[in-house]
Amino acid sequence: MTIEEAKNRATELRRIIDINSYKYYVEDNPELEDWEYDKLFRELKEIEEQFPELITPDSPTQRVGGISEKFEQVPHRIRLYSLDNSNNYEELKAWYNRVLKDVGETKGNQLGLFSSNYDDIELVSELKIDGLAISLTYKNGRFVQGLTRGDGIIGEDITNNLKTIKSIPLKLFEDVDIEVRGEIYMPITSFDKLNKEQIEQNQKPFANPRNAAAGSIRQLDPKIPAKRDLSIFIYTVILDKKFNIQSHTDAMDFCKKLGFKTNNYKKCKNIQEVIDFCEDMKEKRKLLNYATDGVVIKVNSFAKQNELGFTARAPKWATAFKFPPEEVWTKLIDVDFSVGRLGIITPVAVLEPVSLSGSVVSRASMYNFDEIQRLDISINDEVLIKKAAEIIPKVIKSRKTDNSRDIILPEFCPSCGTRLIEVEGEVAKYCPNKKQCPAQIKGRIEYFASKQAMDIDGFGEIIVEQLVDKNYVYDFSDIYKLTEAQLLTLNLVKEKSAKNLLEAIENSKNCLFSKFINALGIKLVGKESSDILAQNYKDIEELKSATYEDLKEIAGIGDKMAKNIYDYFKDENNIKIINEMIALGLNITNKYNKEQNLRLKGKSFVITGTLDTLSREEAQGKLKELGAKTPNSVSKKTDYVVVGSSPGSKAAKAEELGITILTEKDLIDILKGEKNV
Ligand code: 1X8
Repeated sequence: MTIEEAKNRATELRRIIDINSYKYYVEDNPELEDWEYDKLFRELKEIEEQFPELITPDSPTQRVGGISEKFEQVPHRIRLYSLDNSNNYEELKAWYNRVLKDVGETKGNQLGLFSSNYDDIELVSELKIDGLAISLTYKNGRFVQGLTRGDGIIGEDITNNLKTIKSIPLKLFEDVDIEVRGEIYMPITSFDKLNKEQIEQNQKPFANPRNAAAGSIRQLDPKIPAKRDLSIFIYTVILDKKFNIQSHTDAMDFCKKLGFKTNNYKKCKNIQEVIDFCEDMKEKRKLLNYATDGVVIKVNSFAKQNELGFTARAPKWATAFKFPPEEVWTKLIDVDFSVGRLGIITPVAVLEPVSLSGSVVSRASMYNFDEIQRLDISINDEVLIKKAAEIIPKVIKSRKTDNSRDIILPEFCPSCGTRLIEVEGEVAKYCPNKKQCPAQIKGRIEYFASKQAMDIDGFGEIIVEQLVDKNYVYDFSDIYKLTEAQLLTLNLVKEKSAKNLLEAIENSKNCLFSKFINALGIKLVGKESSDILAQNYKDIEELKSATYEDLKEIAGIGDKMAKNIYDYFKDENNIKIINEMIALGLNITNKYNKEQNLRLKGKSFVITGTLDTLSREEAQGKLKELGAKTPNSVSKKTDYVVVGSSPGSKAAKAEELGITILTEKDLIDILKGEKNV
């Protein structure tokens, strides 16, 4: 075979393989027998082995790439938003009424000015897939980059792993530049099979298909996701105006035409049709081979979507109706009292095991003492438990039996024996022995090591419990002083796992600033607030010296939280531990500090008055994404004041202080990068 002949044959083979791959993985309607497909695939592989110069990046043979060292953090070109939820039909109707108020045409209709098949605004209902959001970029019809959602602003480059998913086209049916977004999921049958294998191989099974999909797609070696059965549904597309597509459903049809796997949608002419769809799906979804957790409802027209716009975190033109959590009756055998990392005592229901939403439940939360009294719960009662996806099951109702007996509430801490206290204004009971209560020490360490914090793999409850009991670990910094000899004294820890633990501890030294802040476990400061702090402070030094006034000016940081943060960094012991960790090699990077992403770093913008094209929260969100600070009041430190219509006293104050005044147009140009400041 000459190279010319080989090239022609390879092109032909790729075309046939791509079409059949599409029929198999996207349409679920194969035309070739498996052996026929395999034969063509082998032929292509042989040609490419003989003439490696003919290999193209979008060849179906290129679905498994090399191992990366770590995933690169890449800013999204356009932010991925969350969805606001509607937990019941009342909330759904309230959302619809807000939409009608903003962009409805009812008035016009009454005057007979509009004729349409829709009562007013055309809506679209689609199933909400319980998977992982990703974005895919195509240039000239070729798949070039795939990112995880991340925090919506910055994602991780998982292109090689996504290439292993057969329902993601490497080459589209048209040579367009396009970015699409969708949800990666693992079919339920594949999840069951994978978990069976995990158990056979003495590996921990995954809690649900979502975790299995996440655990598979975030592996550095693409051979692992390649072995797992993952699929995708595309549900959003970022379109260039030149395509002249005016609605979400047209965009979905266009995606389908390009070769993407999209799910069915239902056009609805009013909110009642949406509710009927949700009711219908509540049962039908149980027959599907993928996990869903609700229905996404969107305003179909792009023009109306634009008019409605976004809040700081989500589009106003869409909402997610959440399927109601499943419920089941069982028996309350006993009540345990657990002590959290902040000393709060929580009653935990010990249950006769029952199956609920796909997993066996034997413990459930009861929140606090008042809740036990309010629900009149006794031991040996029959209790109704309820579980929403990803949330710990909780007891919501109780009925008496002949054997019911009162629950005795503790007066002393079940971990350290200290008398419990009540704090005014809070329902919880606390153990005040912050420094020495073993349960609190363990809770803090466990939280520090958890996935959303320092992410020390394998450093779970069983390990932490022993490390604290043996006095090897008391402060966070002790973790970084652990030796192999110490780890080998623990139950269930052999040489291999000791090495793995030490490696995980070492790896955790390179950490993100936001996760580090979260790891400290400051009261009220969780993942989201930690993110906000990392966006507003360059590094730990800057955060340490933040004043209470600075902190409480930040949108999203309340007064109480600001006080807790301020107090935390005033405590010399806390500072000592942080410094010690840094001396032991902790290397904290702030992803929000990437220069490319932060054109407005160090600048402070105050917005006053009403803006026409975006809400104040949106404007603040966008400025913050670019590194700017957006306090709510004008001071000498303010660099710019953006003045909308009907401005308040802030505009006058800005003038008085000689601060540069910007119009809304200036702001938009700055955000677009068309005007420099
Ligand atoms: C998330 C999801 C969306 C859709 C389906 N499943 C999801 N998990 C859909 O639009 N059909 S939209 C979305 C988001 O915007 N965060």
